Amino acid sequence: MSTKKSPEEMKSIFEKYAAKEGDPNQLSKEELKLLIQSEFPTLLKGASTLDNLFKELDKNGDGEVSFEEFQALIQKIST
Ligand SMILES: [Ca+2]
Ligand SMILES: [Ca+2]
Repeated sequence: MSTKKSPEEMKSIFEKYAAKEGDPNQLSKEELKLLIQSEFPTLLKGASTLDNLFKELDKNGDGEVSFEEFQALIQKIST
């Protein structure tokens, strides 16, 4: 699939968007939205909305997605 990225690429994508506002090591919902819309627009075409995706990724419920939590998205993309 064309959306497949190497771990290094995923890390640099995460860092690029996480640094936009607030904590540079955490993705806010707005940052996640930009990341998905720019890098993986196909992820939002199915049943999953950004809200659902964000809730799914934010496992500890602190309202931000850490790089650790972001791994779940990487898994999703690579399958
Ligand atoms: Ca941030
Ligand atoms: Ca979190």
